[in-house]
Amino acid sequence: MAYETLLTEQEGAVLTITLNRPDKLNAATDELLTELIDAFKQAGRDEGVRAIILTGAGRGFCAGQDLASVQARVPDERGSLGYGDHLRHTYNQLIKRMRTIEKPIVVAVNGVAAGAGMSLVMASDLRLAAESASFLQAFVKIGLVPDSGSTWFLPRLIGQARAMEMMLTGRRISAEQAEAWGLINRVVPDDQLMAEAHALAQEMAALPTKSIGYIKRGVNFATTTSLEEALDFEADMQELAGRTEDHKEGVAAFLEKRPPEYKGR
Ligand code: LHQ
Repeated sequence: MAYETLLTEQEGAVLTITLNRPDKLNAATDELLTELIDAFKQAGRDEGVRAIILTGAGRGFCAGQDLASVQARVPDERGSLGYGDHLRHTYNQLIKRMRTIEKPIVVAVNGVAAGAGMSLVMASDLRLAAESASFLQAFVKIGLVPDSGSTWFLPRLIGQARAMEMMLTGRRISAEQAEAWGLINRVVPDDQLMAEAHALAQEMAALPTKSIGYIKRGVNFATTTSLEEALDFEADMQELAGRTEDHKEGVAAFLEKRPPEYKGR
């Protein structure tokens, strides 16, 4: 599929996906969402991709739903703009795909992340942000509620008090604040963001990809379940990880006192 609203570039085993509507701070249209879902689907299938960087073109990361396309919607006879179905068919699919793709997603937040744009950040696995980046739960400012996983991710990441403050006020926080609150892993100088993201993604791409996939599965499961069930699930994942070539290579390399060479199998 040729993309109109995304740029993709592969360097070694690292795929970079860039949201590319810079004039609108990469606000998400239906086209962008469809393309992004497709890009993650292809990346999931491609054995040559072992880590993904998600970033935005220009001065914004993603300003959430494109509000111009929202305004063009015509209510039906019950006054519905079809938001429920829209979410179920687009954002919800995208967020689930990001959480279930068995490869690490490094997000490089290059500017403002608002509304569902902030959900994209939270659905990623490792989060770097430029000093000039910022974050806001913009929804309440336009009479909506946090969606695309924001109500699920945000209290888990920064705690309920801070999450409620962000959601109820819609106030913008800086990258520095986001780091202090544990929303992101690290703030880096603007001009070093992409180099740092590439270094981290390359490190990830050289690791046993299957392990990373099982770790994601385990964390997804553990966050929603009891310790007892999580212990059981960990044992299931370890059973699978123990069967991989990369695991055998890791043990052999350790015992032979040499660096391992992981193949993602
Ligand atoms: C935009 C947008 C935008 C279009 C900036 N759309 N053009 C799901 C399903 C169903 C329904 C609705 O929602 C959802 C999920 C959601 O994500 S709801 C939340 C939607 N997002 C927002 O409410 C954020 C709206 N944007 C803003 O508040 C500001 O633009 C932020 C704080 C992000 C950035 O402010 P500034 O740095 O001052 O930039 P700006 O406002 O000047 O924007 C630059 C341009 O981008 C401007 O266009 P223009 O042609 O005038 O230069 C904006 O109109 C455009 N833009 N966000 N979401």
